[in-house]
Amino acid sequence: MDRVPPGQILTERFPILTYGEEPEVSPEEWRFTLRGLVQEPLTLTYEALLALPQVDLTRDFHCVTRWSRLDVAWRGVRVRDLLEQARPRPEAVAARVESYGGYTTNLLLEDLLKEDVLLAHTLFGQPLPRERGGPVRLVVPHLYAWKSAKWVRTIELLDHLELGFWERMGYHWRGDPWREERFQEGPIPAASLRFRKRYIKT
Ligand SMILES: Nc1nc2c(c(=O)[nH]1)N[C@H]1C(S)=C(S)[C@@H](COP(=O)(O)O)O[C@H]1N2
Ligand SMILES: [Mo]
Repeated sequence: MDRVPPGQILTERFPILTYGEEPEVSPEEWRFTLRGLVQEPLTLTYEALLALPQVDLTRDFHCVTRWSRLDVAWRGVRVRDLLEQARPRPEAVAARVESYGGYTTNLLLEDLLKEDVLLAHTLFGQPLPRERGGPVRLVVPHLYAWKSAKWVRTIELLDHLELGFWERMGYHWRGDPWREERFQEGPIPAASLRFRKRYIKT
């Protein structure tokens, strides 16, 4: 099967893409919070993250600016495991992800529940470098890389879609590289529960 989504070009390099300042967050001060429409909000330290079941995952990485890098090796914790612990409320359909430094992006809860969505702390066997989002970043390999928030700090579950930084600038509300969901064309799905019935297979 072709591994390169339409309109993408392979690169052996692995460019670093950061909008604005690179936050400096030490593992000691890093905290991650899962909150919003969950029954048990949770906050993790770096140490607590490392004590959870770990997953090694090698996945391709597709940036909407048209480069794709194959076989990126991550290690981290499944976001799905954290969601199971936090127990999303039935109204939860989407998430607002926020990073140290203020970067935001939006995801569907269904997308966060995919098995290969990680809070990653290790890249190619080394602690995730600061410029890559260290100490911890989100990795969402099945969507364009702007969803893979570096220096991740918060995931907040919502009953509606709240657009993130690039999505408000015109990037697609979902961002599936195989469907070339680069930019938003036409209206964004209604920010309501009807949205779920129309856009999410159940
Ligand atoms: N906090 C934060 N996360 C971010 C970004 C950013 O600017 N800030 N850029 C996104 C974009 S557009 C891409 S392509 C990937 C790049 O990840 P990399 O720098 O490790 O290649 O990070 C994503 N996550
Ligand atoms: Mo990107």
